[in-house]
Amino acid sequence: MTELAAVKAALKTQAVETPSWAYGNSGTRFKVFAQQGVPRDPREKLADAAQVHAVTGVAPTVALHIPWDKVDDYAALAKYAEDLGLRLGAINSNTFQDDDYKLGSICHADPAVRRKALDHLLECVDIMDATGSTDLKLWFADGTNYPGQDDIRERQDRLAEGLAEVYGRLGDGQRLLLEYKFFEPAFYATDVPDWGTAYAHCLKLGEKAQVVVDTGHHAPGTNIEFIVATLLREGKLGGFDFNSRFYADDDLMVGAADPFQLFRIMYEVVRGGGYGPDVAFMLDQCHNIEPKIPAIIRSVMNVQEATAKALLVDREALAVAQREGDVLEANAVLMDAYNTDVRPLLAEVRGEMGLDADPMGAYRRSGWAAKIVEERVGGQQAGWGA
Ligand code: PSV
Ligand code: MN
Ligand code: MN
Repeated sequence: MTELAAVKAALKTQAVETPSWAYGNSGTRFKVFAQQGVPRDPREKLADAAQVHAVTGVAPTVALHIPWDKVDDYAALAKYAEDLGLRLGAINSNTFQDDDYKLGSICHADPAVRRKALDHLLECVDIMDATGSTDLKLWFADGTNYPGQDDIRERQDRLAEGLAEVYGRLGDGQRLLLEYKFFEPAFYATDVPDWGTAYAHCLKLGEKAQVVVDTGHHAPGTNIEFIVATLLREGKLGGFDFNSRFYADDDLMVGAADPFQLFRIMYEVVRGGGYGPDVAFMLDQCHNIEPKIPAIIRSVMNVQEATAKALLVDREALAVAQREGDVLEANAVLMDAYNTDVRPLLAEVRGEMGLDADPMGAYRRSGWAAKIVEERVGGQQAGWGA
C-alpha cells in the first residue's frame, strides 16, 4: 500500500461517536433558545444521528445520557438504533441534577446519598447489558466550594469505595471511563479535577478502568497532547469527549476554537498507537445558537481533518530531525502536515466510501431539516445548560 493509500484506509475506519444530548435544545443558564424540529424523545435523537452518519459515514454510534434518555426498554432502543444503521455507544451517568446531590454524589458525607448515586451507576451498567454498550462514562460534579466544607481526603476514600463497587459490577468487555474536570460546578475543590487523580483511581481499579479526556476540561494553556501521550504510554487512555473552549467548559464545536490543538492531540493519538477501537472518539457538545445536525456534521468533519493531518505527518523525517537536534526542521515537518489542505483528500475518501464529497451540502439537499420542522412540535431540552 502506498503511504497515501494507508492514510485513506485509516480515515475510512474512523469512528466518531455523537452525543444524544447535542441533538436536543440546550443553552446557557441565561436562556435556552428553542429550535424548531429538535427531537422529542431518544428515538428521534437517533433518527437525527442517523442523518449525520449517512452523510459522513464515520459516526456509527450514539452516546446516551441517563436519565435524559430514559426509556422503558433499552434493548428495543438498541434494536431501533440498529434498524437505523447505528449502535448505542457509551452510557453516561448523571449524578448531578438531583437536589440530593447538592453536596456531592458518591463522595457525599451521607451514606444514603452515596447509595442512591451508586444505585444509579449500577443501573447504568444494567442498561449497558441491555444495549450492548461497552463503555460506562462517569463524570462527577462532586466537590466543595469552601475550604473546610468537607474532608477532601475522606472524599477521595468514598470515591474509591464507590468506584470499586461499580467496577466489580462490570461484565466482560465492559469498561469504566472516568472523566475529570478542573472546576464547575464546584469552585474550591473538585473531587476528580485532573488526569492525575483520574489515573490514580483507574490504576487502582484495574484494567477495565481508563481515563476520558474532555478537551474542554482544562485550565487555559494546558498542554493536553502531553496528557494524551502520557495516558497512552500507560495504557490508560479510554477516550475523548471532544469540544472546543474559549473560556471555560464552553462545549462548542470541536476544532472551532483551536484546530491546531486538535491536530496536536490527534498526532499524539496516532503516534502513541491510540488510533483504533480502544480509544473512543466521542463528541460532548451543546449547540446553543447554531442548528444542531449541521453543527454535529461540521464537528465530525473537523475531527476528520485533524486526523488526516496527523496521519500525514512524515514521521521518518520528523524522527531524523529530532535525532539530529534540528529544531527548526522538526517543527517544519510537523507544520507541513498541519498546513496541508486535506479537504480534497477527504472528499476523495468520501467518494471511495460511496458518499457525497460534501457532507454539509448532502445534508442540506436531503430535505431532513424541513421534514423534522414540519413533523416535530415541542422538541426536548438536552437537559444540560438550561
Ligand atoms: C461535564 O461538564 C460533562 O463534560 C460530562 O461529560 C457530562 O456528562 C456532560 O458534560 C454533559 O454534557
Ligand atoms: Mn464531557
Ligand atoms: Mn464538560
